[in-house]
Amino acid sequence: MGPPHVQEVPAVTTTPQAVRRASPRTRRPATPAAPEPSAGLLPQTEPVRLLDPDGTPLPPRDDYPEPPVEALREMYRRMIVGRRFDVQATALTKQGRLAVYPSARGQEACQVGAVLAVEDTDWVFPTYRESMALTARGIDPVEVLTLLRGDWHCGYDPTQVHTAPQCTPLATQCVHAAGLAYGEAYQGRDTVALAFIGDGATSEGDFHEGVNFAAVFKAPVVFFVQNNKYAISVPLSRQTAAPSLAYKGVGYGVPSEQVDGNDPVAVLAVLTRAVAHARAGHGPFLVEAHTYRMEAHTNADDASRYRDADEVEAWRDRDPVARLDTYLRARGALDDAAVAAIADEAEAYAADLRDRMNTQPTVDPLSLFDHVYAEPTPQLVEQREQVRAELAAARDEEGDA
Ligand SMILES: Cc1ncc(C[n+]2csc(CCOP(=O)(O)OP(=O)(O)O)c2C)c(N)n1
Ligand SMILES: [Mg+2]
Repeated sequence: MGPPHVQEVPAVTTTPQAVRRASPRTRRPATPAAPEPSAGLLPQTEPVRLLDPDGTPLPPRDDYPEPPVEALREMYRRMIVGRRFDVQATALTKQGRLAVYPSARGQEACQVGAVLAVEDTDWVFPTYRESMALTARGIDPVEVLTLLRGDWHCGYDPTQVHTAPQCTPLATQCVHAAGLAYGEAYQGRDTVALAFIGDGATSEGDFHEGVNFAAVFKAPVVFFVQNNKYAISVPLSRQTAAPSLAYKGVGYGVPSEQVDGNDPVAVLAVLTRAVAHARAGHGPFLVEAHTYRMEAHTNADDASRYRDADEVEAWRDRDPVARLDTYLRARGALDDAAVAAIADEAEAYAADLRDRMNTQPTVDPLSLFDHVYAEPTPQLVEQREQVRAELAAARDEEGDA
């Protein structure tokens, strides 16, 4: 009894990691056919929700079966560690160890659910907001924070971890994701690309180009819009007149869905199905998650200047971590001892991060010039020489002193 626009998508009942690669190796981007008139693309008018805000389960749905409890228990663990990481990263900005940190507090269900829905061999295209998602994907937190520390590179090797550098130019990752997904399918692989994007960035041209390209060429991309209600100080109402951001997929022929982004069970269910849709060769899928940025845009922003404390408090009642905690306890999958063990794990994770971030990194300023072009331009050669001479002179001065 699924909604009309997703009837062709098979329901997925296995764990996210066990989602089978359904398509044959020979799959190629198909010539786009006109959408079935019956397929329908409109998102459901209400966001998909499987838990009440207090964690009570809602009646089961045929279109979005509940993920297995073990997957949700693992999601909870990663959300707790992720939240502790987020607090630690914010503290590191105050200690001068990080230049800036965009917090994802309040968005834990989205950050963790998204990376649990994909395989290690899939590709993730994150924005600056996704440090928590990347640590939940298993990337070393020190590497994740390298860019925010002020280094010129992203810390991890994107090709090793199938994760692009965190993107600061808004929406450009959508085009990268569409291109990579097309290329992978063209070579007969069934890789899915997961592109994170914020609500504000869906007003950027690159978002529209990426979604359109993916739709026309049936590139297996899941566009995951975290609608956290603000683009720095600009509220959603000043950003779009669309009934919901999920409607932006419809104009390009992309099936789209809204989900309660603070309902961890629904987020995992909807994204798991979106990934299965893309992997099975049906083309892209767009998910809009309704969530809320609990902290300021970054540590350099004062959110009290543009939003009321009451609004923030109202969202505190929909906390995704508390919601999953209540649900898992009711299912008998979590107790005080397990919660304490996970809290200890999170503390140890934060302590290790703190220790390693407090050691002074060794950087070579000349390496700045190494990877700009395969063959450096004459200007770069000149500038490199200038920096080298300045550094040598500074060393000599220190030696004399
Ligand atoms: C092309 C471009 N224009 C402007 C900016 C400046 N900028 C950085 S973050 C941001 C707000 C983005 O909001 P949203 O897409 O909702 O993501 P969020 O920060 O809420 O996760 C803006 C305008 C930028 N980084 N890139
Ligand atoms: Mg936003």
